[in-house]
Amino acid sequence: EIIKPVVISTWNHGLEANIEAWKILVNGGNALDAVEVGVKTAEANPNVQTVGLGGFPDREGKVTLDACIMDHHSNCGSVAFLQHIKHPISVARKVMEETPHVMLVGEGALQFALEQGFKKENLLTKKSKKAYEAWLQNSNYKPIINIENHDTISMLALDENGNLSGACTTSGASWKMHGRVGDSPIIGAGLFLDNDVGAAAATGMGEAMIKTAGSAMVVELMRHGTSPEDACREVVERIYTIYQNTSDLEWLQVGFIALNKNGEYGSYCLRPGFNYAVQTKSMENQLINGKYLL
Ligand code: SD4
Repeated sequence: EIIKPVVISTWNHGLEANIEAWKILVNGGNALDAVEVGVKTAEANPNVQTVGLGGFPDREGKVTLDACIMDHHSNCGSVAFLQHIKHPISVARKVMEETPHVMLVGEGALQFALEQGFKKENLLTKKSKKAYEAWLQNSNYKPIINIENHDTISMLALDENGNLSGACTTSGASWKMHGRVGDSPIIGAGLFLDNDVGAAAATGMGEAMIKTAGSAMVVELMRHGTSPEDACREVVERIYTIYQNTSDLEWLQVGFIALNKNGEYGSYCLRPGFNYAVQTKSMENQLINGKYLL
């Protein structure tokens, strides 16, 4: 029996995001609209300091955003290194729907967003500016595992019609180098889906997901019959193998969520501390702790 609709999203802020997504899904709406509306809650929330408005800036004090979206026809849209736009996920959707391309970056992405009617805004809040100034004192680049337990938002949904969509949006690693782009806007790394199989998305240190084509691999494993959780675990193990003898391992965290065509979902991460929010027809919206390797 296929369980649907289902929505699953990363971290504590996934709870609020699921509520908005669910309003669409439960009324027979499509997964694409659900994931966009869902992740916009985190983008708009200044207290979520790893996504959209209020996101921590890079080491030059600039808030630069990455996001992507993908639908059941394998259409996708992405923006990277985008500044001044509060809802990069909606710009990514416009790239998907209004251009012949998949990805726009930097100035070009901003220009496109403005042409599409998005407003230029200051995304660096007082709170994030303060954190940046405190960081500047030592200027240490050390990503902290499970940054206060809220992070990139990745969301996957299966709608009443049995169609999948996914979205991923982030301000990236705090204090990153100016111009750095992570996994979140990279189709196949931060997000991937195949409507015949399932969907997967990631959070954590993006470089690790890019090196392993992480989300695409999770989907391929599910294609061959692996459960969502086991598929996530296998890719986390590959990442561990790559990093196990490196000094980066000490602060490495990665987590995947996955949802298959039957509405079965699962997650796996490298270390404890990762959680995700799930709502299904038979289960209230709730947080679940990710299983972990170390
Ligand atoms: C990135 N995966 O830019 C994103 C951000 C994140 O923990 O999830 N950081 O690498």
